[in-house]
Amino acid sequence: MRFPILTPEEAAELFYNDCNCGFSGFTAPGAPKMVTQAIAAKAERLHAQGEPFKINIVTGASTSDKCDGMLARANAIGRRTPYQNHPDLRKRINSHDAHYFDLHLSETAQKLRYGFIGDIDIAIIEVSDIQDDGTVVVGTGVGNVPTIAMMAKRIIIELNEKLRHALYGLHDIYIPLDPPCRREIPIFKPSDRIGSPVLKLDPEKIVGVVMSDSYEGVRPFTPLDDTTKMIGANVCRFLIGEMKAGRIPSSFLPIQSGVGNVANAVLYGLADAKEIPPFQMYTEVIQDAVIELMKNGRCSFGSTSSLTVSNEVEEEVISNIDFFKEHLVVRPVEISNNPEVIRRLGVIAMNTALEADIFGNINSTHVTGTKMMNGIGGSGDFTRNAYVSIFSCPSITKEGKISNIVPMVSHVDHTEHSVDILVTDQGIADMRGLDPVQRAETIINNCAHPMYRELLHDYLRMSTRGGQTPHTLEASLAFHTEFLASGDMRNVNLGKYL
Ligand code: 0RQ
Repeated sequence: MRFPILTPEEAAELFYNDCNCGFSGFTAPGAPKMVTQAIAAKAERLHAQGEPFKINIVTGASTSDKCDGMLARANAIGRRTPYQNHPDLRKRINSHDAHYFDLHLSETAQKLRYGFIGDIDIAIIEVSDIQDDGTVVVGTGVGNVPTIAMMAKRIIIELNEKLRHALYGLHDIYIPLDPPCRREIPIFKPSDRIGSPVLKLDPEKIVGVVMSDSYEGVRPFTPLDDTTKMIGANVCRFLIGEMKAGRIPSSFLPIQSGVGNVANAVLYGLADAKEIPPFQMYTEVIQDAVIELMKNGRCSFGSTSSLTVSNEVEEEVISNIDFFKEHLVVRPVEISNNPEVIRRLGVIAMNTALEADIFGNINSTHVTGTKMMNGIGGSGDFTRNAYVSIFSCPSITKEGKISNIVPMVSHVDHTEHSVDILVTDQGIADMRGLDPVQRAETIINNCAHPMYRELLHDYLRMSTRGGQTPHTLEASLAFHTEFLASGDMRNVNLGKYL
């Protein structure tokens, strides 16, 4: 190989305080695995000597413990965007040790190219193969790697032996033109390929290659419970009803499914819904459930930015890679989540809410309005542009101390205008064509847990001072303030606001 082999420690020496870094990958797959561990160790060493050391990081989405986790524990992250989901980074973000700004995932690459997020001083890019002219086959998560590679002044390669010689032909690497010269993204079905199976890096920028040898270490999901199974069944009931009513074509439409336990349960629900024909996915993450659906013919094709699968499933995919190359394409996130393509294909968007309000606004990111959970991810890219947009969540959380249906969301990520359907374990609220009061009644009756229905009806009744969207502003966040005060929303006393 033309490029020098570096130890992770040698590569870490290239990182300096306040440098702007771009990392490959999307969720754990494709994210750096080796150099970031050495950067974390370097940060700890420098901090012990009283020296400042933090790096600024742009990724595709969340990463893994070897990346965000270790760097956060070492307090080595200065600025971070876009999505994250690591508990240790979450703590740093909520205490402002790390400055996090949340972005729609499809917009990160173009915002980098527009110069809105600064330069990329150095990139770490995981690859499965590399040639001396700088041509690489990237890993199982692409994210923003084409733009990061293009902008980076220097590049460190992590060559993953576990994936060596396996992935050529899986990817479709494409960078759109930017305004004022932007053209259409010519994807007309999820399986269309418009770019290249390889990424061409400038060999002059490649400082060296660090070897790695491990699968992605995606955290396994919580096993399905009665609540998540009910949510999955309700989403499928809705989709079957739409097909029978002729509002979804009988050949079906491509599906997007978000991250998390609820999204995973919905996908397992689709496996059993035999009324739904084999379907395609146009989505940003393919999880274990989809690989299962592909093997049994329920999912005929998947377009994604990442194979976010557990190690066992990843091993299976790599051993049967020829089958999966016919059924999968892994794209940059600005294409997998591209609003133009999502609207053209008529994608059915299914995402998860932390809480929804009775008027259909959605909070996906902030616990009790202030503490960042993960980020908006790609949920906004899909929700706003979908053929039909579905949000789901449990009706209650923490044994009923929290109602996930509240009078007013404590933070808003998706407004009522972008949300068609709300689903909980209790049922389905179809908000299409309803005014705010009609929506509120439907959501309370169909989606709220019985233990909260009366309280929510009381709130709606006491808010009859007129106006299109009736609220009692002083009481609109009373459920949340009650939870913060007593630890249980059920103790809320709406009477004091009358
Ligand atoms: O807390 O972990 O302490 O038990 O939140 O809740 O029910 O396990 O839900 O794993 O499906 O995640 C919205 C975070 C849901 C995720 C969110 C507590 C609850 C639990 C997790 P514990 P569940 P999930 C594109 C799609 C935004 C990005 C997105 C997400 C924990 O789906 O990040 O959609 N979405 N991307 O107890 C306080 C509430 C709560 C609450 C739940 N109302 N108040 N705590 N919890 N509701 C994909 C990509 O972009 C990669």
